[in-house]
Amino acid sequence: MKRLCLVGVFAALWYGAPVTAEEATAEKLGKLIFADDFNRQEQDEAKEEIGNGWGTNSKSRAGGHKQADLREGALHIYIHETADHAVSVRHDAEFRNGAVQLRFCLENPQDVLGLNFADLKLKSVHAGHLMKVTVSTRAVDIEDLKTGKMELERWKARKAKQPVSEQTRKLLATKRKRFPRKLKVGQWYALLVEIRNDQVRVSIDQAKVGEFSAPGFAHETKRMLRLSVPKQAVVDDLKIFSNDG
Ligand SMILES: [Ca+2]
Ligand SMILES: [Ca+2]
Repeated sequence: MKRLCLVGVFAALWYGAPVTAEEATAEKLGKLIFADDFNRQEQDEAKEEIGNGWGTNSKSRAGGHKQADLREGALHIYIHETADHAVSVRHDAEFRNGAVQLRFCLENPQDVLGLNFADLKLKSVHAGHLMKVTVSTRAVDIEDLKTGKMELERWKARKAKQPVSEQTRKLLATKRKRFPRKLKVGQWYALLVEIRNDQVRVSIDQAKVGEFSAPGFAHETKRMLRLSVPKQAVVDDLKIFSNDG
């Protein structure tokens, strides 16, 4: 089943409301360090031209095929059939404590949107992976990657397909938590991810879905946000806040 994520009336309400709950919340989130409403178009529709400082892994992992499209004022991310890795749409964002707020829509029951926080200068993990919040139509997952499965030696062992010890299995189970939350396909939701010291809290439509603590969340420099999309997802009105003042 596929349901298109329509804008229309909802967008008018979103922009027309005087003081929305989102705006009231935003004041508490800290200093706005990045915002994108994706209300623009590519100069060349055949090319991937998100602009505003965004980059993707389409060249390195999908033979340069387009995997991100500006359409009807939103960012549509979709994996190309030749890709050998989930689509990664990245933007610099430096903070220790902070928040990411966005609207998203999943068009298929299997679709997933991941918010990956990275520090490429951190060499004790694979590819800078610090932590990840994953939203599917069934649940939200919060995971510490820095002291979990992306820790370099652990990642190398997994890559080499070495057997995982019971001790490691138990340790990894303490690094992630799943919170059931059913979502409808074709419907827009407001997502808020707040990071405060070793705690990550996720809310959908202003209601808390889950909260989880792990040492990796307290990493002093999140330097980059990567939207990780294994299939498809639509994103709009993305804001990043730093709360380090
Ligand atoms: Ca377009
Ligand atoms: Ca928009």
